[in-house]
Amino acid sequence: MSNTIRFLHHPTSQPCRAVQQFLLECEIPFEEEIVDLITGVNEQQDFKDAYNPTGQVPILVDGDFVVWESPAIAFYLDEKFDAPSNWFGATAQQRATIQQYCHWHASFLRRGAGAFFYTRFAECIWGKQDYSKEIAKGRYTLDDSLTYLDTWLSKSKYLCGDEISFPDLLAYHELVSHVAGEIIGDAEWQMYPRIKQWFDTISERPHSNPVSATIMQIGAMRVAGQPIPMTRKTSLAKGTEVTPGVFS
Ligand SMILES: N[C@@H](CCC(=O)N[C@@H](CS)C(=O)NCC(=O)O)C(=O)O
Repeated sequence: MSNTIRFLHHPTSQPCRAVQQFLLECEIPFEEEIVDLITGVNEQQDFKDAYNPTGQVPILVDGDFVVWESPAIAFYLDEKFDAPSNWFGATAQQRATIQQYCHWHASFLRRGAGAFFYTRFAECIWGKQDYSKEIAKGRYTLDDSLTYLDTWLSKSKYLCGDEISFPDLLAYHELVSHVAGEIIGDAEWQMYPRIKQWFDTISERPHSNPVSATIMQIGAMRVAGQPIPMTRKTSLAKGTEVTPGVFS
C-alpha cells in the first residue's frame, strides 16, 4: 500500500478546492482521485461504507485513517505536516478565531451555495422546474453572509487576522463558484469593495487560478446555456433546499 495520502475530490466542489489549495500551498504530497459527482457514484453504498456515510467529498485517506469535512481534513494535514502557523493559528486565540470561522461557515456562507447550485446546476439534474424558492433562500443566505465577511475584513486584511488562514480558502472558493456562475458580479463588488480587494489578493496566489479553472469553465458553459449531462438524480448541495429532501 502506498504511504502517500489519498485526496478524494471533485474540482467543481467548493470545499474540495479549499482543501486542494491548502495541500498545494503547504507543498504536502498527495495522490488525487476524482470522485465523479456527475454520475452520483459517491451515493453508492459501498462508497459510503468505505469512505463517508454522507457520500460527500472532500475525503482524505491516510493509510487506514479516513477523515471528511473540509476543515477537519485541513486541520489533520496541518497537524501531521506541521504546516506554517498562519493556516490554523499560532496562539490559542488565533486558533479559536479560526475554528469559530469554520463553524460559522458551515451554517452560513456554505449554505449560500444554493444560489449558485439552483440557478446553474439543478436543471441539469431534474430538468426545467421552478427553483425560485431555493434560489431565493440561497441568495438570502449568501447576501447575509457577505455582510459578515465585510465586517471581518474591515478589521483585518484576511478573515481571521493579518495573515491568510484556512478560512480564507474556504470562503474564497465559495465565492469563486458564485463568480463562475455570475451570481456575484459588478453589483456585489461595488457594494463590497473590501471583499473584492480580498478576493483579488487571494486570486493572485499561484495556486488559486489553476485550482479554480474547471469550475470557471463549467460556470461559463452554464451561463451560456450549455447543458452539463448529469446522470445523477440526487442533489449535490444537500441542505440548501427549502423543504429538506424535496430534491433528493
Ligand atoms: N461540510 C462539507 C460539505 C461537503 C459538500 O457539500 N460536498 C458536496 C460537493 S460541494 C458533495 O459531495 N455533494 C455530493 C452529494 O452530496 O451527493 C465539507 O465542508 O466538506
